[in-house]
Amino acid sequence: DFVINLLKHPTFLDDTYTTKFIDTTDDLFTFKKRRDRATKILTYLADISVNGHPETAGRALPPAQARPPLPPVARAEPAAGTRQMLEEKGAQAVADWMAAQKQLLITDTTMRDGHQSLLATRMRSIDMIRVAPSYAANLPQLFSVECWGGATFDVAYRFLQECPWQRLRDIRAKMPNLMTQMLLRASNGVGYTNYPDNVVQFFVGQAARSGVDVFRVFDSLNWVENMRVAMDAVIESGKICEGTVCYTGNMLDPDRSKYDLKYYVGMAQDLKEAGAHVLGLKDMAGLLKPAAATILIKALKEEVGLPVHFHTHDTSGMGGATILAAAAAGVDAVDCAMDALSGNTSQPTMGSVVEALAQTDRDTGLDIGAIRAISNYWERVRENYAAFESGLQSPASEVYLHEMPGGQFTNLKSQARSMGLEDRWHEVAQAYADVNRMFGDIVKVTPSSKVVGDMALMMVSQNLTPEDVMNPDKDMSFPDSVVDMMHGNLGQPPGGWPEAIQKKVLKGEAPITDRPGAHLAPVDIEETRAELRKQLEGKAVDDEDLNGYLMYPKVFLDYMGRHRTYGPVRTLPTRNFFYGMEPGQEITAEIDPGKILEIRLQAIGETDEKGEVKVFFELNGQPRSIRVPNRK
Ligand code: BTN
Ligand code: 3PY
Ligand code: ZN
Repeated sequence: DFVINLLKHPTFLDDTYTTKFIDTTDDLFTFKKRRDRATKILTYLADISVNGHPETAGRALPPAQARPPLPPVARAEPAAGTRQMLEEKGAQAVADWMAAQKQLLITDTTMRDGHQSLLATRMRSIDMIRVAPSYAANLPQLFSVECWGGATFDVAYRFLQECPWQRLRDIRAKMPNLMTQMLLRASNGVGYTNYPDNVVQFFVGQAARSGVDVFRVFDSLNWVENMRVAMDAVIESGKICEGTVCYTGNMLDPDRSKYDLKYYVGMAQDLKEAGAHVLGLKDMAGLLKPAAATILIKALKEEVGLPVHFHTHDTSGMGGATILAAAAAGVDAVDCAMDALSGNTSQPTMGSVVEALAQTDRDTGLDIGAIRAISNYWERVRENYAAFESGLQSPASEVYLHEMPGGQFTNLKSQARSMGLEDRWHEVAQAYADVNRMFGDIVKVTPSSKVVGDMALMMVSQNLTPEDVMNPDKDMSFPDSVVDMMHGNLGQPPGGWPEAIQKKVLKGEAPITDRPGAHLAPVDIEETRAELRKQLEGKAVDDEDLNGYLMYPKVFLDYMGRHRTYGPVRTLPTRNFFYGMEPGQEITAEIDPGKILEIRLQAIGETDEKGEVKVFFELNGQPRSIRVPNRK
């Protein structure tokens, strides 16, 4: 053990040890029994089978008749797709091709926004990777598959105990002909706050190397100044930069003139000048109505001259109508989710859009049979995530009042529930609208939407009216996120922050008005790598792990700690990951390509005097028992 510790010690490996090394390095004498990965996975299964998973406790169960999802057969070798065009001809060529196409191009969002908006972002990689070959073979005409970024990055580490980078590499490998797409919050990376410029650059470079082809870059206040670092990094990587305008308000309402046609066209022109290959139009709350879409898309196409990629949510039930209006007005690409994960706060329904445009001049060319088969797979997958369903029963026009993004809506609702405000939900919706008005009518999308949500919850829970909040003589403490935003740390909204509320929130502190990144010192990447290595007991740190740590230091370290105990649990079927196993049940887990564990749970023993339970397994035919604490 000593020799192993010595040979693996970073100082020894680095060749930086001195003659005093052995005498002064205590950890050489710490002999921890390293358990193999199969034992770790059995420990996880034993623990979940005995104690349940903390995330699904008290939540709805999958239906009794749920059967394992089977991906549709990949019908042929994947035909060449957009990915080949990008590899062979480059980003500008793909953009030119987009603009020249007659058919409406479609992005599938199921693996990112679809489950982010319907299932609290909890979909596991295994469910995506298993169907990726069917996408590649049966839907080679897709423009792209959005499968990364947004909230999926931290949720993977935090709640799913899996590495988001590995998800990306695996999907990329199984879908060699389709472009992958990610959502990037510009200087906020995939987090909730501005990061130093070199952290953003390092992250984008890594995402490109690990497999992202299309970067949808947006800023949560629509501040183009704050998008340049991220956009430049994407352009530099050779991948597609989709510079994005977030749509808010109501373009046709003369009383909401802050965000009018001129505003959107102007921002789009700025994004073109900043180097965007494609113009994203991101309607994160689903507020763009069909008549406004007709005017907006026409103007963007005529006056900006970039291909336009439209994203919406179906929260109002009107999303499909807006997509058809956009298609008629000449939009180049739109986002849809596969039927079984579409509708409500998610994207409009892909199969229905494809059917609506069939035999028209915008016919998508997608195979409706292939869509149905893949959707049937997702329908089965969704059953295993019953614990994360929001219970939302129908679309609602209330979205035009509160303007909450689809990805936030159910999240805020469950936050309200946990604060005991469930039956005051419509007050929260009204407060959200009030806060937006008090903050000067801003774009609400991660992270600015979270700030508005924090403030709205505070108002409802403390019974504060907008008059109370605006009253300069009524002292109150604001949520940290509100102070931070009013300080300028997320950047500047069009026209700046309203002075009165800003003054009250900041209590005399001076705000910044330039780019937050200009105030953040660059991180010493190599020094951080060395520090992290120490924290990980000398384990070498690659660029993916380092990027995970730079975005989310604590979340990443917690993930690594659990990984040491439980091993590659991402390989478990979803049902067993969340609910463990029943005595007599047999499952498989492929922990390396071709290395398959056959696991049978034989029996769960009695709890002993130490409060521990012995769980009896058969692992590849050999009996194994694991002791876990009974925490119930
Ligand atoms: C989390 O929710 O913190 C991430 C999921 C992993 C937690 C593991 S599951 C087995 C064990 N039991 C717990 O209550 N926590 C750990
Ligand atoms: C995100 O940033 O995660 C979003 O989905 C914004 O719409
Ligand atoms: Zn969205």
